[in-house]
Amino acid sequence: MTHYFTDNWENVQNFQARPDDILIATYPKAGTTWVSCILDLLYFGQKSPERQTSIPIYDRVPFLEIKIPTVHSGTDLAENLPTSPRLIKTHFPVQFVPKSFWEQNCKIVYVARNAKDNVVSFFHFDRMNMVEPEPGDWSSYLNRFMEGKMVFGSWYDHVNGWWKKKQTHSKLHYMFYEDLIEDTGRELDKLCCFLGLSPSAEEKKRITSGVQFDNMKKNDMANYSTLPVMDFKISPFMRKGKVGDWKNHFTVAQNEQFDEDYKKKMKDSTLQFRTEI
Ligand code: PPS
Repeated sequence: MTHYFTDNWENVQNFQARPDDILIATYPKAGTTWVSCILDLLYFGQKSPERQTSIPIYDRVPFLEIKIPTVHSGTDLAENLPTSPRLIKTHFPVQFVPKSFWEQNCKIVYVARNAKDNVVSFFHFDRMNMVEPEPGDWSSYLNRFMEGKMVFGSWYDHVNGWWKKKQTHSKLHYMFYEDLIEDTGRELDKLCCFLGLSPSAEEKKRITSGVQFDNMKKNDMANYSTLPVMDFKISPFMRKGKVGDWKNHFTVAQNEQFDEDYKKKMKDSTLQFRTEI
């Protein structure tokens, strides 16, 4: 962890969730913003459409554990959300989630992305985001990822910890970035089923179109261009939005080493990821 995510620890851990809060949990760069926009449109797209054009996604869906000087903390933003439900984002591994979310039996949507594309996306994010540690060169970054020495810890522990939680917590919907890429409409249907929502076919079409990569990339309220800590000249937040970009980064040797290490780390897991579709 870095101090931006621990400075507000007590307030975060004592955060009072409400029964209808919805927590969006992910390892960084797994599709948080995409699913946040989908949920925001599902709940508020018709009721208050002006939200989509006037409030950046990071204010509509506060990042619970963040505390950056001169900006409202995630807990302040979440506590002051006027909406019902409140949509709240976290990158915490499952064991750090404030206990009130479990006590209130809140719905949780977890999104996971295959490790190879996830690490590539994280690398470019660390290059352009001033509150992230300097990533260094790609090769050493990849080694650090394998060792789990990342902000928010090990990807392997994160996806497996949440997967294990899903076996006992029925209000946890576990999604995959690759499935969303393959068929956004199908995943939207599954999400609606989990949330108990039944939007019209027309509304669903509006949502899937609104959250297409190209539309989100040009939408200033979704693409993070309004947040000064990011330097889009280095790399945009909405970078590629693809499955398989890892092939443009991994050398053959890095890929072999990664696969071997992956097999060991994931040998007890039933989780299956797709690195291409
Ligand atoms: S963060 O900072 O952790 O909240 O980032 P997160 O939103 O989880 O992940 C950012 C990556 O998701 C891609 N993205 C999308 N892909 C496809 N379609 C849509 N609509 C979409 N929205 C965001 C974004 O481009 C980042 O992935 P990369 O591979 O870097 O492009």
